[in-house]
Amino acid sequence: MNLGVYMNRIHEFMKEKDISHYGLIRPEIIQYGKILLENQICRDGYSEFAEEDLDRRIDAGEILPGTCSILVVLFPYEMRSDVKRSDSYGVASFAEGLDYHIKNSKILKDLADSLELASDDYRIHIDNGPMVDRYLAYCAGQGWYGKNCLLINNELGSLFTIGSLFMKIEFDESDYCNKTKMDGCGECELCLKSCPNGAIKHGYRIDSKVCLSERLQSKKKIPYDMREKIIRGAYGCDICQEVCPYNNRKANPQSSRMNIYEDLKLSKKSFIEKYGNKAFAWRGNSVHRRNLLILLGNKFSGTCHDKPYQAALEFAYSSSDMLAACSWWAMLRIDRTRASEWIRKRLLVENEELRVNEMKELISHYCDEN
Ligand code: B12
Ligand code: SF4
Ligand code: SF4
Repeated sequence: MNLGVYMNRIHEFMKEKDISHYGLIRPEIIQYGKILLENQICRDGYSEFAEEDLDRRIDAGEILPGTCSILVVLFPYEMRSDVKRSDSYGVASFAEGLDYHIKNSKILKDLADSLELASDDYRIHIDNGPMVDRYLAYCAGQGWYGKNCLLINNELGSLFTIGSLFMKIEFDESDYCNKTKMDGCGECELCLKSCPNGAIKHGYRIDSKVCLSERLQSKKKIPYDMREKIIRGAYGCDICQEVCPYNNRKANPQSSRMNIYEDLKLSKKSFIEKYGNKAFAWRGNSVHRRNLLILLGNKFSGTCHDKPYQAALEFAYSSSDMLAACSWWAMLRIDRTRASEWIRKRLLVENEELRVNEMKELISHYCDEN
């Protein structure tokens, strides 16, 4: 195929799929991102979900040896979630609908087929490897870094995920992006001020240890004061995007309504059957249940209602330390008197050190001052 034809095919394909934002880069350009990464990794708060080997992060050969071109595509979220819920719950907008890894990989695979690329001549990267997706999109002229750390596009805001097609083919020189976009935050600091945990320290940098999105995915223990701030959803956090003036897309009233009580009862197998094709399923049923117990404790905090209390109590003897500890916490949040009696009785017979310590810590944090 002649070089110019490839780009025309890409334009036609994107038009058909109604995709308006994409750009082409050469792999060498991403090397310049190393200095930005070094600047971030040497500070406290680098994410446990981000690749630590920085050389792997800027080497396109890690994805596809012999890469000549990378097409970077912005995929708008399927919907923007509405967050007002009672005993139902939701997840952050990017995790609504069909898993964006599955959905957008299929689109990029179809594109590769329409370019007649052999299977060894391309690779797809969507949030599933060492590359720095935002930096790829930045180099491809698709947006600028907001103070909330997200890549922002003047038309789409930040409500999109990023996917890239690594290819061994060369394009016409004029097809490659040679211009990046300028910062559009100006004096605005809305995201800094609205983050519930102050995770966006001075802008352009997140302290992942205190970012709710990170904590809801991590298996590490969530400190009690941070747990109390988890009131909106069981996965991800949209706050620093919702307040951003560039995100003026309306919330979708059709966004998922999942039932806490039903979902707490799901076995590992039924969780996968029900949610296996959703982005939030990747951390598994235990982490999801842990997050639901936290939501339950917060939604019914101080109500002394029996239904949520019993739902939390179901996990009080769980073989998982994480779930058992979280159920005691939720019970305490819902009905402090009843739960502290339960915990104090349990302390008389419990002999696992880890559990004893957790119960004592809960009692001292939530009950001793009274
Ligand atoms: C680890 C990770 C997380 C972690 C850490 C987030 C973070 N800020 O690093 C956690 C779990 C917290 C997270 C949360 C979210 N994530 Co995330 N995450 C990733 C992942 C896997 C790696 C990100 C990374 O490399 N972080 C490391 C540090 C070094 O990045 P950084 O702090 O942003 O550093 C950059 C800035 O410092 C910038 N910079 C600083 N100064 C300057 C100056 C100049 C001049 C320039 C050019 C740049 C610059 O350059 C650095 C390099 O990019 C990427 C996928 C991927 N493989 O890239 C998705 C990704 C970043 N996440 C994404 C999404 C959607 C989210 C959430 C919105 C999900 C949600 N609703 O909860 C939140 C948003 C949180 C936030 N405000 O950042 C999208 C972002 C899309 C977009 N529009 O930007 C990505 C790209 C996934 C994808 N392929 O679509 N995420
Ligand atoms: S995702 Fe939530 S917790 Fe994380 S930085 Fe944004 S507002 Fe703060
Ligand atoms: S809320 Fe304001 S400061 Fe934060 S990313 Fe958006 S424009 Fe920038």
